[in-house]
Amino acid sequence: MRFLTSVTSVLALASGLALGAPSPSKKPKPNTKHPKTIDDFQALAIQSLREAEARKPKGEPGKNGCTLKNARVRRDWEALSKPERKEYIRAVNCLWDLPAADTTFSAAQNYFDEFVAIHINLTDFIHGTGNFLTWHRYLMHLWEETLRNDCGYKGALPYWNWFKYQDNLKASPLFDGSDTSMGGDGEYFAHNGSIAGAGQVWLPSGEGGGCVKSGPFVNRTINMGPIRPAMQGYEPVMTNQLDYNPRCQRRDLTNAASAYFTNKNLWEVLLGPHSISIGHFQDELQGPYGTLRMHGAGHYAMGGDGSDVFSSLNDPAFYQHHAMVDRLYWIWQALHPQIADTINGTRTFRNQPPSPDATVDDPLDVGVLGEHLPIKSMLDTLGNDPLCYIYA
Ligand SMILES: *[C@@H]1O[C@H](CO)[C@@H](O)[C@H](O)[C@H]1NC(C)=O
Ligand SMILES: *[C@@H]1O[C@H](CO)[C@@H](O)[C@H](O)[C@H]1NC(C)=O
Ligand SMILES: *[C@@H]1O[C@H](CO)[C@@H](O)[C@H](O)[C@H]1NC(C)=O
Ligand SMILES: *[C@@H]1O[C@H](CO)[C@@H](O)[C@H](O)[C@H]1NC(C)=O
Ligand SMILES: [Cu+2]
Repeated sequence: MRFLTSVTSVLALASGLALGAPSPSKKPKPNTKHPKTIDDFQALAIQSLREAEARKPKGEPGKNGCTLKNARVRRDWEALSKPERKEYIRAVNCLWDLPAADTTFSAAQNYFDEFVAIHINLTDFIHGTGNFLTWHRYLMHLWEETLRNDCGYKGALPYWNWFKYQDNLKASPLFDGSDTSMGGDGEYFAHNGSIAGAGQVWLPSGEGGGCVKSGPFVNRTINMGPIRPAMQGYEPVMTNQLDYNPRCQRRDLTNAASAYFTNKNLWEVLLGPHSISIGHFQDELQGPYGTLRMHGAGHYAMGGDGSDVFSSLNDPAFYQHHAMVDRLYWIWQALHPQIADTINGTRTFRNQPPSPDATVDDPLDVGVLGEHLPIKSMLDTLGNDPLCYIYA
């Protein structure tokens, strides 16, 4: 009897592993002594932030009133209930139906497009720069605030947990094509993969590449780009970056790209050799010239429009992807408190053309989306100036 019981539980465990989807209750206890997985690092980050809060004089409120207790909590898309996911989707659709915030970019047909346009216009000054992490952190904040203030969304920005479903993106709740996903794969489009890492890394095609064929946004039109899509056979057609080019949104879910989401790569940037300075961290996250690393991997994993450094915001999953980029930045900051508020890099893409070093007083240009706050206001997610959030 005893024997049978143990065999049964071993089988149950084995089948759980085979399905690759253990229920949350079966999650192993996080190992904060020797962190390996994203869950370990998450627990370590919270532990570190708790310790920092406890070091403050007794009774002193959090900075500007923001504490770990009252901070907004950004969660894994999969951890949201289906009604919560639908609420987020409803708000994104609402943004898509609102008029553009102004008329500077004539191709922008709606508020969703306004975000795309601002990012296209500034691409050379917000990637491979000293403001890459803080600029995108601010964009995520503005997106979250706009969904809440203009579309009645009550939740926080959800993130794409890179470290699950890497070998089968189509099965992930984010990309399974259901009405609680960000849409599924694109229609089949014959092509020879995509080129990442400044032309140095070739990724084989997935099974899509054409218009996204399922999910809540199938009938949406995107209006700008592509400018530098990575997918073979998908070419830019306009003469100016901000020209009007209405079309469907394309995707090619590429497991060969999500395969870069490994515990080894995670450890490298959070505690390993690439964690020792903000320069090392951000350069490794974005990838040294001619290589592919985790930030790029998410873009190439979406493929199609999501793989265009200029206009990847056309894929609505862009925001869950960059929330995860920001989550890694947040964990890195929590684990390296002495250097958490440092920045590194110049004001131009890989310093081309050469430009001065960025400083924490540099304003973050977000066009009409918000006030042009300085970089330093984005360094502390618990600073309440204006950020007050954590990840869970
Ligand atoms: C696909 O592209 C790669 C990289 O450019 C190239 O090496 C390969 O020969 C191409 N394959 C075909 C069938 O064209
Ligand atoms: C997309 O349009 C088709 C045809 O009008 C319609 O049947 C379908 O319900 C629409 N889907 C969504 C998600 O709006
Ligand atoms: C940025 O980091 C690199 C190496 O990590 C270093 O050589 C450079 O001096 C740093 N620049 C600034 C402005 O801190
Ligand atoms: C567009 O980008 C330029 C920098 O190239 C910037 O000066 C300008 O303010 C941006 N326009 C808008 C409306 O964001
Ligand atoms: Cu970007």
